[in-house]
Amino acid sequence: MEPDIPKDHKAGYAAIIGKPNAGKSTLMNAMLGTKLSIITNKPQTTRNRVVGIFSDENAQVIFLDTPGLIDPRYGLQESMMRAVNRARNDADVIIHLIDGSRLPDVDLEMKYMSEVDIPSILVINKTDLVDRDRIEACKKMYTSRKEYVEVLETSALQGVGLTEVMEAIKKRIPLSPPYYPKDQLSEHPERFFIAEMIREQLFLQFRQEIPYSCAINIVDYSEEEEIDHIQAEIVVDRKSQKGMLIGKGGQALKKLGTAARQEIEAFLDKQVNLQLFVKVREKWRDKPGFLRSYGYE
Ligand SMILES: Nc1nc2c(ncn2[C@@H]2O[C@H](COP(=O)(O)OP(=O)(O)OP(=O)(O)O)[C@@H](O)[C@H]2O)c(=O)[nH]1
Ligand SMILES: [Mg+2]
Repeated sequence: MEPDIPKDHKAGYAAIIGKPNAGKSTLMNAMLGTKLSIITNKPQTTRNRVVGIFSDENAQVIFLDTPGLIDPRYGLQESMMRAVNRARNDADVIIHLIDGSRLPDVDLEMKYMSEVDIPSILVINKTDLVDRDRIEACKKMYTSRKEYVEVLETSALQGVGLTEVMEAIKKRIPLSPPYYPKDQLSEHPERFFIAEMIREQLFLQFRQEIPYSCAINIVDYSEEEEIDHIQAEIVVDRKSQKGMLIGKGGQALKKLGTAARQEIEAFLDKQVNLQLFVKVREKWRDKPGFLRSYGYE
């Protein structure tokens, strides 16, 4: 053990699980104080288990952001649910995150959560949008269906209630030296985050099925001292989507590329030359080989 690690140091995994759009990625980013996981106002934004590492002097909490719980209807969604299961299997503690502002349809998530025997903390999020009665009713409904070790409230967006969540997690992770160096924030390669930033722009700039039909594949990445050159494919699963993505005179793709490049430059703190190509891979979302090669196990 490194000499500066205190004897009572704790370390463990906290999986954030809940329905699509509950604010899981927002919460993880808020806990880390960094934008790591992409966030949009559309459900099913997150597709992988995204690791975010929080460290202070006495503890290391490895957050696992996950895709929203759904009933999978195609291969990609099945892969997304496997990502949730992997996070659940690794977790020392689970944050079951609820969108307190939504009309409750709890069956799917309670079916999932009732089979989980890992200590679970119920967190009602988006408290900035609802009144006290609603929050209390929400708590009552969930706690009547499962035993939680703690019940908390947050507004992940406004940064309210985060200290309490952190304390509740720290109470339930084991004594252990850190798993990662204390200055490490994640374990995914840079390419993963770059692809995610492009995907985030797809969600922000396109409507309906387009964002759900796309994957991002970084095909080339070369570094110069002053600038990074990145080539990425936007993979669509139907021919007709290609034209929509490119737009009239290439305008839509250009707008997407500019916005994504700016995000990537801020992330890398470096100038970037981003080239985007659109590629059709019929029904990639149901083909195991494609899914794997685009990072969906
Ligand atoms: N008002 C309010 N909005 C929030 C809060 N937390 C998250 N949001 C918003 O809710 C939307 C979804 O947030 P995400 O963090 O992407 O939700 P998610 O649970 O990760 O969603 P998926 O990845 O699709 O499962 C975004 O528009 C967020 O800005 C909150 O505390 N209050
Ligand atoms: Mg998310």
